[in-house]
Amino acid sequence: MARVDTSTSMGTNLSASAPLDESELNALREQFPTLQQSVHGKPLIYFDNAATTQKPRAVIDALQQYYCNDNSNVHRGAHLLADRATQGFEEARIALAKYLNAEAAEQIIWTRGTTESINLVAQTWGRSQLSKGDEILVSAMEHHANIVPWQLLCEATGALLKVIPVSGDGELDLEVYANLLTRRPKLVAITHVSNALGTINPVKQLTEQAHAAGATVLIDGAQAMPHWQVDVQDIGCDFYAFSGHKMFGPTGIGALYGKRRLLEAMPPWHGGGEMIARVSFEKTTYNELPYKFEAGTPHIAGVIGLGAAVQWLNAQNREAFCRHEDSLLAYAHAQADDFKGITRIGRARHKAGVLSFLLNQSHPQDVGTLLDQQGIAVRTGHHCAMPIMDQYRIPGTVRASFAFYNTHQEVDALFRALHKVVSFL
Ligand code: C6P
Repeated sequence: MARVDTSTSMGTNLSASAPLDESELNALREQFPTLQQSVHGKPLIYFDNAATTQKPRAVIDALQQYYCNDNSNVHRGAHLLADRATQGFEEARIALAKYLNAEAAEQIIWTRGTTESINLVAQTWGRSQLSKGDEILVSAMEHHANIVPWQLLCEATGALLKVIPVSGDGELDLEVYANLLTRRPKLVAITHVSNALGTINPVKQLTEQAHAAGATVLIDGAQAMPHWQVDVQDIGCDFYAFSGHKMFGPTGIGALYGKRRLLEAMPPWHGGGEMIARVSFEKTTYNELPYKFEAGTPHIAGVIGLGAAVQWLNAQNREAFCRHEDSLLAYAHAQADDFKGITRIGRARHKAGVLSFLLNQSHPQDVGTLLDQQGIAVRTGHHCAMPIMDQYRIPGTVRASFAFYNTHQEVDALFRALHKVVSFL
């Protein structure tokens, strides 16, 4: 894949011309029904992709196909519909495993998303492996989903949470990281891409260093998966957590990739149907991977929809998408830097898909509301990353986040709209 985790491709030195030509972009956009609408009487410009991405028709059709034709529970029915549902469900797991270059499909555990994947690791691996005084390293740019589960674990076990600092530009302080590793932490849990700043962290390098210090590594992949094809074996991480809805699939479904040896050693988390081999009042034994961690009826439609998203992504020219997104980001950065009154938050050398900024002294929410009235959807606020906002001493930012279906014209429209906002506020 074009983009590696050390982020060789970077926006700032690319030209503003789109690697996808206009007809390719139009054809691409036509596959996304949500993008074909007006809001407040203006054509929708959707720049809230880091919150959730839009879904291509192929995903919507797969959901409809499942509910109209195959709706059934999985792994337990003695009938054709159950067979079809089970087949679709397990094929999606295989497709996702291949997509991530996981060693085996059993290493993909279905969850509700990144948040649940991280909690699963904290509550199973964490509770069984950590004790008083053990250290967990996270970075200052983490989403709350990669902070709070570890805080809960620390409360339960007496383990200690340590923080890798982030520079004013939004980059990890690698010197302090190396120092923190000399204390031999048990876990390094770090985001691949920051949702608030757009920073791409060098996760392969971070993982190698952590492993050399004897730590287990979890990567929060929520914001990387929408942008390029992640290779978990290349990164070498022990766990990789992500959400379907941020990679053009349905909400309510995501996954945890884990190394087999760790998953096998971990105790189950939720108890119930499916996760057992045999139940008696004297002794219950647990199912094999991945079912040990999938208690109860799963989100079957979500899994099938995510499988369709993976298939759809496999059929696209992802390298062209990466170049297009880099070009969009560079174009947006250049316009932001020329715009009097904009302060960009997050100026890391390697970034993906996020323009986070403040406009003069305006409250981000006011800016967001005025952009919405002009048909432009952005997110405002702390982006569930309060610690990094505290570090910058700001309550939040305005965040425009890009996907491959966005256009340079839409970026132009954003800055035209911001000029109107300035005149209004
Ligand atoms: N960030 C955003 O607008 P869930 O909610 O489980 O699908 O994903 C949580 C999560 C974890 N890590 C990172 C880096 C994330 O960006 C997110 C979700 C959204 O930035 C919603 S808060």
